[in-house]
Amino acid sequence: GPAPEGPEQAIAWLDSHDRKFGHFIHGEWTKPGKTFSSDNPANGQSLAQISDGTPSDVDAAVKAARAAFPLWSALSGYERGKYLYAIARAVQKHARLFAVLETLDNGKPIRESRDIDIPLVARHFYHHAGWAQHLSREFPDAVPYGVCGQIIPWNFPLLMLAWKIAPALAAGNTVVLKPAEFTSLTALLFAEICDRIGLPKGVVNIVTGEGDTGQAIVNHQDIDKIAFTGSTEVGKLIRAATAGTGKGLSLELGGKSPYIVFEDADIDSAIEGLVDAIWFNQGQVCCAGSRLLVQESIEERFIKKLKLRMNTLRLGDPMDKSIDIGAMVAPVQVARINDLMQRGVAEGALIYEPDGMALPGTGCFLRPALVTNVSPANTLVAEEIFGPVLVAMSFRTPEEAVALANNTKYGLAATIWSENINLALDIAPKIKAGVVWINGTNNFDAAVGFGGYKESGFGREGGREGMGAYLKPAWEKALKAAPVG
Ligand code: TXE
Repeated sequence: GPAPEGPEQAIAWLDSHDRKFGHFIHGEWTKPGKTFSSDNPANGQSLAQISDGTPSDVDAAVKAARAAFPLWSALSGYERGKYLYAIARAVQKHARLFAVLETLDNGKPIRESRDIDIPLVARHFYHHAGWAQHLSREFPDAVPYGVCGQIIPWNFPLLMLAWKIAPALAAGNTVVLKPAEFTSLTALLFAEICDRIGLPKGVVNIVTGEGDTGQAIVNHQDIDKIAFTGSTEVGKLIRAATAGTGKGLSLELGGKSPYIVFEDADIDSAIEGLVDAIWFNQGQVCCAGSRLLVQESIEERFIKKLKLRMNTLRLGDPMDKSIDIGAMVAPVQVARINDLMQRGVAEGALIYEPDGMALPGTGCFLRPALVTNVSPANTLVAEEIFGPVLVAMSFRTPEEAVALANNTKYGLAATIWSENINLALDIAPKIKAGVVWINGTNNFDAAVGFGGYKESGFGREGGREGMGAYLKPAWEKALKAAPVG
């Protein structure tokens, strides 16, 4: 029959595990150890108990990955590609279950998990299945790292898993991945699917847990490469911890991306783009267009229109298909954002929130907010908020727009709106950001490298650069086999 529209299937899956999960190591579930609760942020109810991985859990996972590496890396790219295609098809087959589970665990609108997150996950595995097949032609002198430790955040749980696991596996690596503590469930369902499609045991290992578990991965002696997406603060710790080791490293960290609107822009499109840029996923997006820079000549008109559009946004139960703004991931993030807002207001910021937008009685909800009357020094302009909060400033000349855009410690993304393509193309390369969108925003594709400059990290995910990040030159291996001197 047709797939149920409600959460029944996801609840049934959780119940089939007695709502308690161990780690997924060497193709088997471990017995749950000490656990913590993973809650639905829309209503505070516990969904499942998740095991808090210890250093010995991490060690068991690394051993499994190490044991699987020789066979996996020796498969032809064509054979590895077949597994990646099978994963992609399985994700599509269970798309509804994945989407509902993601929304229950994370709080994001079901419309987004159903139409964006999960389709992009499948796309990522299909794309990298292709890379596996063409690897020896495209990277003739390269070899995989070996065992990769991968640590991911909670804002796009399954998609970030796909960004990490798909290229790693295509290149012939094996992995130990830790999902974020707030959102482990889709990673655990993914593990089950790897087993179901017959992925060789130990190629993908999932260890759940909090920061300490992540640290145990970073510090493990037998991991060859660490890939991290998360806060700049933790990224710096990881960079320091790996500095004296031979480990490979890639970091995708925070952002404070400018959204530049010139006076000749198509205003209605620019406003719709802005809704996507800052209110998609409640603003919990590393490349969120969180700093509006609008040309002074149209500022008043633009802000007025923007406020009207904000008033039409619908906030509420993330499982409701008509909702634009769902729940924030966890109470700690709501508290963090409220604290930043208070600091910003104390420094002179003015906050606009849609008139009369009611918040549900329970759950982690925040109204969309527009912040004005700020200078670059204001906390709300300088710091990544990672919430539904847009700060607005104005500029007079294109030079001033570039200067303001680059006046940040971050450099992940930028958006430019103008009907003058010569102007847009002139400005784009002057902005120090890993990706610049013109007359569009938040466009992702598995074929295009994504990553940052400055405190937004280094390394690229997706496309050719992303594949390269999971390979090293063959001479390194030769050197290891026969050390010189
Ligand atoms: O991130 P953490 P948090 C930013 C965003 C957000 C803030 C705090 O501004 O408000 O960070 O979020 C694991 N060694 N971003 O505290 O802690 C952790 O378990 C190894 C932006 O949740 O960085 C999780 O799996 N790992 C970002 C992952 O790191 C450690 C997305 C990310 O969590 C660790 C997330 C340690 N010492 C937050 N401590 C983006 N750019 O997309 C924690 N972890």
